[in-house]
Amino acid sequence: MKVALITGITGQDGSYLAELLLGKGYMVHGIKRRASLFNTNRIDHLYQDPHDPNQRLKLHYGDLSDAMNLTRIIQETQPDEIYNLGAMSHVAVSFDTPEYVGNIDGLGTLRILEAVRILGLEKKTRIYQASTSELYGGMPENKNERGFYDESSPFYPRSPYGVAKIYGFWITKNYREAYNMFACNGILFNHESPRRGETFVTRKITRAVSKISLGLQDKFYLGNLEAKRDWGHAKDYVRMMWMILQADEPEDWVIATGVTTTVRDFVRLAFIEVGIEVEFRGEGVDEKAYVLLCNHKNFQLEIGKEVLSVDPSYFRPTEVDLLIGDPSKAKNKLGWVPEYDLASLVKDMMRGDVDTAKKDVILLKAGHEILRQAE
Ligand code: NDP
Ligand code: GDR
Repeated sequence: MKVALITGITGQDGSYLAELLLGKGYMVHGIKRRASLFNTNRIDHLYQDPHDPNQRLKLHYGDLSDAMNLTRIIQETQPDEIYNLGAMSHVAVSFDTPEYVGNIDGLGTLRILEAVRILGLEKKTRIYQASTSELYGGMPENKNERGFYDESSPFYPRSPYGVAKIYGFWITKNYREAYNMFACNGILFNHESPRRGETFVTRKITRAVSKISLGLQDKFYLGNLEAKRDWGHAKDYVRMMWMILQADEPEDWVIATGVTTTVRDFVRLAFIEVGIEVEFRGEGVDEKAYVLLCNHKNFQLEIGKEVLSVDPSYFRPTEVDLLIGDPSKAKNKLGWVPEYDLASLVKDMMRGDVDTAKKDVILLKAGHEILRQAE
């Protein structure tokens, strides 16, 4: 039985990857952080009783800041594959916690690589590093001649998160070259799902639109509506993580859809899913942009009501304006065929959040209070 160790197993990607690997018959070990509340919601459906002799999912307390802890877990589990997905992954928050992000997203990667080397597992253990399109920083002059970012495009990170991840990228490549380790970077563009963290822009939109459509919320606030992202589905992307470690040679790979869309259009698509056509007033990042409701099929909402405003506090000190990736190498060499496009991604996310909002409506009708969570 193959053994995998996933850091960040409680996150969006970790949860889908754990499902995928369990489905393939792996023994899956995951590192979770100690928290004052349960933080395993995304993987609770995979829970297996530790007393079950056939248990194939085992969680270990740990943290990417703790080299001894990581080394011990790797020694105990002797993994064939390590997926280093653990990170403080929010770009905007990285401006508030730059040192922490450097420690976890940058040095955390080194701790994994060095633990494998110290334990003499370089020949046994394959390592996947969760690199990111944030490395490119959206610099227009660095796109290839076809207008995409690919494996040869230069990097120019624009946030403490991007700068920390560039260390992770290069230290992974360096250990591959220096110690002949099977260590690979997946340079993944944005990928989303119903399990996406609630403060990333797509999920923030699908949650708010679902609630507005059911009369649970009046309006919501976003930052830069003009930013463009290459959005795929996390399920398709974790499949690639696995394929990258099954390749003949350790390499770095761009995973993207090749299509880019503005935040504004994502909002529009989300509203369409609940039968609402929206019209934007105002343009540019500094303008007060809002939407008007019209042709609303299902609900009695006021026509012309302002349901979205731009709040400049969500602007970032330095922004990545546009990302679009070229996944040709992964498609040609690894045979990657994504199942989702943007429309089916939005549909999947809206389905999940509308369901949750409907449950809230039932609770409200039964006299229960629905608390708003802090953003
Ligand atoms: P999430 O934010 O959903 O999950 C991050 C995971 O890392 C969580 O399990 C979190 O634990 C864990 N984590 C955070 N800090 C630490 C720490 N100090 N020690 C150990 N674990 C920690 O991210 P995603 O699943 O979306 O992304 C997975 C990886 O891929 C990340 O490295 C991210 O930077 C990268 N990436 C993501 C992309 C995307 O679009 N989703 C695109 C490109 C790269 P907890 O649950 O306790 O918070
Ligand atoms: P990103 O994702 O920074 O690309 O990083 P996020 O969804 O946070 O932002 C995407 C774009 O939307 C704009 N935006 C807002 N963003 C947030 N979070 N909240 C808002 O209210 C808002 N309004 C507009 C942002 O300015 C930005 O331009 C994600 C993370 O998963 C990283 O870990 C990963 O490496 C990259 O994707 C690829």
